[in-house]
Amino acid sequence: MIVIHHLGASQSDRVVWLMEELGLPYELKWYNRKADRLAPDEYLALHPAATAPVIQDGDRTLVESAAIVEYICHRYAGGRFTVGPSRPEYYDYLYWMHFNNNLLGLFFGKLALRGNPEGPDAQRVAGLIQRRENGYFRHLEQTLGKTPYLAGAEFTCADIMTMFVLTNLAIGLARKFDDLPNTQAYMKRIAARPAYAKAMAIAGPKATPPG
Ligand SMILES: N[C@@H](CCC(=O)N[C@@H](CS)C(=O)NCC(=O)O)C(=O)O
Repeated sequence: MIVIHHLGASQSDRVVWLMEELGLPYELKWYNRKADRLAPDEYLALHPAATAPVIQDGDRTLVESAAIVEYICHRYAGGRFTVGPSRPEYYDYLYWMHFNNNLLGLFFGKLALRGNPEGPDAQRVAGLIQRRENGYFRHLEQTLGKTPYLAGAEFTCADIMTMFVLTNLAIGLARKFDDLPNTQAYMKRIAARPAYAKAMAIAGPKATPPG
């Protein structure tokens, strides 16, 4: 059975969500962040990359959430929630699988600026972040105005990858989505999925360790 090493309030909630969507069994091992919000030493020791999520599948220890969700879907679910090269939505799927790292980069940039708003390059970097954010959200908003999910009519791993960064921006930087009605409606649509609600109750940002 797959073991999910879950770091409290982290991207590892994506893997729990996927397992709930697929109805696959898993064991959850919970790790609390330290006072400085970083992962504890026992978590860092699980894998040389030392990032969450980490999963265990037999004798293999795997990291990187995009790789993990595709791995699980192909290995244990016949490719469900993925899009193959023969489908017209293939590029869209690939694009949105990777998109989350754009927003995550901006999130870290904004956090850094918040800590040093008068730094030597702060104005230039703030302008760069704003321009990029405008473009990424414009694209997201236009896409979700045409299709209910990022890779088209069907829910895929690209939605699992993207929802975390949207909620992370909402929680971590108090980003409101009133200016992005399609994105806001999408977030509500996703949040209404029973597997999402269950996974967030187990391992989402407000969840607490079991027992
Ligand atoms: N691209 C990686 C990002 C992993 C990542 O940054 N994880 C964060 C949690 S959201 C982490 O490990 N934080 C704890 C730390 O750096 O100590 C993925 O998708 O798995």
